[in-house]
Amino acid sequence: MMKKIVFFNIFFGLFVLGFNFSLCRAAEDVSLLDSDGDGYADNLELKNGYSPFNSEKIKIEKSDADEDGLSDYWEIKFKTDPLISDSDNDGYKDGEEVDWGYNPLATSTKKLDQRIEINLKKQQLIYFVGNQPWKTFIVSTGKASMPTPRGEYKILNKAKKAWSKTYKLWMPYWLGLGNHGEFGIHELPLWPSGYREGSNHLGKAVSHGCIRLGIGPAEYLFERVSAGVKVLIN
Ligand SMILES: [Ca+2]
Ligand SMILES: [Ca+2]
Ligand SMILES: [Ca+2]
Repeated sequence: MMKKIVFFNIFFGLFVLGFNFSLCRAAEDVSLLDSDGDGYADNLELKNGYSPFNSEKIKIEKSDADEDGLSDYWEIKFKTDPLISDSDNDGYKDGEEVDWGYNPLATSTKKLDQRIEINLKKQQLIYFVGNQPWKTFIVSTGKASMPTPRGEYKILNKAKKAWSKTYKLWMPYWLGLGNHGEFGIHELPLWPSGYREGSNHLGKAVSHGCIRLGIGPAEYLFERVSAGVKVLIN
């Protein structure tokens, strides 16, 4: 019995000591930790917008210390390891996983929450991954006489090249919205003659109600979202 008490006391003592030691370390970490050894503490670097993981004087959004396609800024937002390129060790780099909507912290193939928000006033489309505004694109929405309807929608259907019977033109990378796909998100329209709607219309509300994206962003979004993804228009 005595032996047991002594053992418990020693164990408990070590536990308390260890706990205090951790507390000291924690206190020390917050104020003094200099991850990149450049002489500036992490918290000071963060406060001034610099990367604490890169000894060069570089803004946090521009630094990608582990070269995985996810900047140090996004590594903090997605809680991934800024110094390990494949945080969950599943063979896919953190940046690649986030960009395709997968969780960089889990080997599961279940996608993170994806959402699209369209700001009519700013003529902007924001693609959210895991609640983070991952990409922002300039759009052209409906003109005053044919406004894009505000509200909460879901992507109903997709078509790589949808034909508009009303306007007799192609709407590439179509993501259908509304109750029956009455309007949608698509690339700058293409006439059968080959004429392409000008990209100088982006940023201006000149469409017939659809949300037009530029060449590049339309395909990018089309490839990454499925039917059912939420679209908020405000
Ligand atoms: Ca530093
Ligand atoms: Ca990175
Ligand atoms: Ca990974």
